[in-house]
Amino acid sequence: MFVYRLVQAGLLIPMLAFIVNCSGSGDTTAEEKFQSPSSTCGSFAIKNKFIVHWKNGDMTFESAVDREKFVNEFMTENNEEIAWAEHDYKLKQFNPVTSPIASSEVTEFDWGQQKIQVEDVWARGIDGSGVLVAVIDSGVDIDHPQLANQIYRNPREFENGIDDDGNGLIDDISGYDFERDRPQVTDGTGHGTHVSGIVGASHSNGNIKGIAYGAKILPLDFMNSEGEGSLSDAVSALNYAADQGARVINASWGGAPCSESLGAAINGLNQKGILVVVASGNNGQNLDVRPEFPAAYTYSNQITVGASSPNDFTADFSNYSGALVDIVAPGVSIYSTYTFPSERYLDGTSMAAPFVSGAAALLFSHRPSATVQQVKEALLFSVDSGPFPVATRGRLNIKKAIEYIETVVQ
Ligand SMILES: [Ca+2]
Ligand SMILES: [Ca+2]
Repeated sequence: MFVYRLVQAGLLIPMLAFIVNCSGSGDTTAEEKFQSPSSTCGSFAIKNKFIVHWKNGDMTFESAVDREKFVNEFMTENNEEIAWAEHDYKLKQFNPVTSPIASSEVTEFDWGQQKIQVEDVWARGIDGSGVLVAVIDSGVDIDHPQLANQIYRNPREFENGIDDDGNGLIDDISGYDFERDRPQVTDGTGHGTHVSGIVGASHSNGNIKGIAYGAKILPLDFMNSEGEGSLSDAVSALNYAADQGARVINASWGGAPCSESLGAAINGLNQKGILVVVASGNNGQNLDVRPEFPAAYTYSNQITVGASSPNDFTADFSNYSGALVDIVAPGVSIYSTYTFPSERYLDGTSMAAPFVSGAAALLFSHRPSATVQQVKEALLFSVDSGPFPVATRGRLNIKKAIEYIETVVQ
């Protein structure tokens, strides 16, 4: 099924362009243009869904009964225009984990907010106003008392059964559910609601203190009630976020050991000035040894985030890497909004990433003309150093990041 719409031209990473050039002679067969999954990727492939990269730079999503039919019929018919194709792949939310030792360090429910010194930023009136943060996840409980007023509203779309803004989606007023292909966003697992509260819960109507409580949240659902989704729906959500004007995208998911299509989509967002914040994953592994994506990508508009504890140790479940993980942020016993009950503690790198997404929103809000590179630098160059096995060796400090960006952007 055609899901959202084409990825715009120019998104392909150089490696893909190389493949395009190589296939330009016209003598490459459809079979040769199909990139079969490696042995580690095979179990993640969705057997009847495919991602097509066209020579003009577009990316589309197609269905067929199986690989053989797809190659012999669709790809052969369109062979002249196709650069290459691959299976669609499964992605998953990073399921919450528990870390009893790290949790025992917790004394206050908002320890994370205190640790990154965000109260000092709020006291200066910096709250994320004017910034749109897309939460691409399991959905969001958009009626939650602390989130209802934080949700983005598409000004070009109305509840009337018509695609008013002509983007291919009917009544996409407050986000979209790409998994079920409908405008009503719900949250089947609670994961996206927890992430959203960390990014930007209102400071009224409850206990949660969202980092960027003046920002708007764009809820984009691409997961089923098991917390699983497809790469094609994730890419559709990424591109939708860009079209709506998001400056920050939170991606607390991954787990795929493969696929270049997701990388092409994230890299393409760099040209649109969008920062993508990615959780490092909860396997307690070195990503250098066992790379997973998107965490292990190194695009200049991406920040990969591990989880830290109240006493500034790396959480035992957090994936790490001195090259591929950039920073750590609070990710142990994080209290946030939830579906049922309406508030709860969760542990995971999924909780650490939205601290950074919220912090990025504060920076963009304070300096709207800042580039993605300047915001990324501000976040990474102002960390509090600690025993963290990540590239900066540091934990997020938004107070210092705000001071940093003031020296770089007037
Ligand atoms: Ca629409
Ligand atoms: Ca409409």
